[in-house]
Amino acid sequence: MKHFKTLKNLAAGLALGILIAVFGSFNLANAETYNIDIKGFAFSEEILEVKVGDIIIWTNQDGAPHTATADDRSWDTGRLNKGQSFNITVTTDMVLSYFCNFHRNMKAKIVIN
Ligand SMILES: [Cu+2]
Repeated sequence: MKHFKTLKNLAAGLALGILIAVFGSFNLANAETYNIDIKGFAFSEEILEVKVGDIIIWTNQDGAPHTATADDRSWDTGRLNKGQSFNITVTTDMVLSYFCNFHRNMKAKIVIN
């Protein structure tokens, strides 16, 4: 009887493991990469719709340095000189509004679907 119970738990654990593995790979397979150019003192996507797990890449095309910095500074590309890029993976709890630390009038936001 005790042996049977252990087997049952093992089977349940295995099933759960497989479920997690399947959903995990499903999420990875569906992750998309989005490119945002910083050009002419503006972010190319003023509002970017993404989902958790997606990757956003900011690339500075201007001669002037720029950043993409969360409103509360919880994430930050840091200084990007011309041609430099930085990527961030979208997380559930991330702050969605951001700005350029050098030019405070440059603003954009992310929307998580
Ligand atoms: Cu800037």
